[in-house]
Amino acid sequence: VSELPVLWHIEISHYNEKARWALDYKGIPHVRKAPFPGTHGFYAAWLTRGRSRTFPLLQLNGRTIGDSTDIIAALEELQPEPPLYPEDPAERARALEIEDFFDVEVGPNVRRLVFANMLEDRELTIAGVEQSHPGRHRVMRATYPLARAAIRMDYGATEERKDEARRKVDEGLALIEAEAGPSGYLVGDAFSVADLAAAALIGPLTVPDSYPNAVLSVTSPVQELRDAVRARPAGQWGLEMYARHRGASVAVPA
Ligand SMILES: N[C@@H](CCC(=O)N[C@@H](CS)C(=O)NCC(=O)O)C(=O)O
Repeated sequence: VSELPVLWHIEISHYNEKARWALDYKGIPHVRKAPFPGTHGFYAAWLTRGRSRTFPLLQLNGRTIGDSTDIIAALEELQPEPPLYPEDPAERARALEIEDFFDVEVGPNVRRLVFANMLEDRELTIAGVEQSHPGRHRVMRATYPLARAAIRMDYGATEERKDEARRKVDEGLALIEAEAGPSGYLVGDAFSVADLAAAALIGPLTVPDSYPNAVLSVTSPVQELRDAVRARPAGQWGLEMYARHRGASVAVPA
């Protein structure tokens, strides 16, 4: 049991959800660790000797892998079944390209939009950002103004950037609507890393039941965002991918 992979994660984060989904999809038992919110950058720098400043991070067989895309690549190698990479080389290249597009163009803008709509509400933000350890909420309340400023700055989650973020998110939703085939999948006719990445990274906007941020759908600005995305075929597609392929977690209690 001591050799289980360890996923250092942020519960609410959609990039972290990408890594959790891949581990669960492949049925790889692992332990999850979620340090105090806001300290992730330091933990990441420490665990990777300065190579990475973000979560998720996966400790696997003596390696520490940063970046959700690299984590999925390592899991695919460790345990090819069930596959997340299409076998056909052209399809595989396209799936990785779509994963990259959602990582780079869509993910940061989803985060920007959600935080820009949520940060004014201290209690909601705290409840959303820290769900597993409510004992941390007291300190988070006391330091909230600082945390809010840091999130606004780090993620560009400001009123002024909302419109631009919305346009980038719409590009992602349009890609899904253009590329989903009759089977529902973005590449070929099977579930792949393209579907997983796209559905996970728009997860904070579609809010599937199993996404660990149901709290996001309770406040009105965030709820409006969710309803607008759910009203689109791409929103329904995201929920459908969760219903079909987001099985139960195989994480082992720490
Ligand atoms: N490209 C990275 C992005 C991950 C990322 O942006 N993680 C954010 C949370 S969503 C993070 O760890 N931020 C540091 C912090 O919050 O302290 C990946 O795919 O893993």
